[in-house]
Amino acid sequence: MLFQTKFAALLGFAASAVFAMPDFPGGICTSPLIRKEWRTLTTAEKSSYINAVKCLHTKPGVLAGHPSHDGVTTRYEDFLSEHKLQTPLIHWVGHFLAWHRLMIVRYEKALREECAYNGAQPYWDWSLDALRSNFTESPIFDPVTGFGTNGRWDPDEPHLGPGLTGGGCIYNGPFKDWRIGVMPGAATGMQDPKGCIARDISPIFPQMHLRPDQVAAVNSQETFWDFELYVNGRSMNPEEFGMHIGGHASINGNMSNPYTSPTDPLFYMHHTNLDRVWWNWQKHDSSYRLFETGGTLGPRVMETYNGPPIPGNSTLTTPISLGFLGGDQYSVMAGQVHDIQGRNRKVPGLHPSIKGILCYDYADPPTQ
Ligand SMILES: [Cu+2]
Repeated sequence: MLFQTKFAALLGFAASAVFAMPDFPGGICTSPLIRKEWRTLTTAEKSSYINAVKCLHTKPGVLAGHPSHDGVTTRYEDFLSEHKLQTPLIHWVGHFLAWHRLMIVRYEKALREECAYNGAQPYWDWSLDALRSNFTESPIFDPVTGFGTNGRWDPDEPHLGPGLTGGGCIYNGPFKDWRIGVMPGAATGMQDPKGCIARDISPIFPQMHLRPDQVAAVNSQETFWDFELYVNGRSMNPEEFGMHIGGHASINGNMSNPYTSPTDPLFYMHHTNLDRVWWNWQKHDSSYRLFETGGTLGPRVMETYNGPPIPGNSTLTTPISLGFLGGDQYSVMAGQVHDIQGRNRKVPGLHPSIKGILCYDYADPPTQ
């Protein structure tokens, strides 16, 4: 019951806030932030992004001391904890991509406004690395200009799949000394992680789920439902992970925990790429795909959650929110984040005064 009560509370919060939301300034996005692939950033741009992420982990968290946000000390952990809190409501649902789009936009804003970052949130196009003979040679794992590599070998970890050599705390890169206080906790039924960023990089899952031919195939999915199944996977069977879980399982460690995966800053690089994959699909034929949605209101795969089923479908008017992390401005309807350039389009089912709230675009990845 707690599960449903929590859901109703979130719905109530979002529904009351959405009509009070001020219009998107000007209603038109005139100069979108351009999100770029990690390896196309200059060394200076990479370091300014990493420094901003590190900065977030030095600022005090606004959710610190809040009864629903155990373990939060820093601003970085605010985002992690909100994701943990909402996990049973925002995964394996039709608004999964919409909710994560909203989260990334808020994170990008925090980097820029609170940590003096003047770029856009970058993305990691893992399809450029999926077929490498050694996946860990991707520039994303560079210990100096990237996010660091694997965790130390930990024989006590349940290594997911063959060929895994880590499982412990990362030992190089800019985040190797990070301590994280937000744990999954007993209510999630999942093991508490180590309080650091742990990884157990997989050589198999990138080849299984993140290949360029799979990215190409995504755009040929005609309906949102087929697209969603392709990206988000059909089940927790490793053969059926899809790109979303496949990306998480390629890194493992914290990234394999559905509640606390934003412990690892790579979470944002992976999810921004998923957001780009969605945008590419949406704009392929924007006349009908832009406001296509579907899927369930509650998780369609329940292996990782213990709540009762939530009936109904996800729609453009499904409320999504970042709770206390986002406030009124980020308590919106899913349809409001379908257009990443926040254009004042008529969103089916939404009141005409309700507009989009986003203003960014994607630069293409480099060609191989
Ligand atoms: Cu998530």
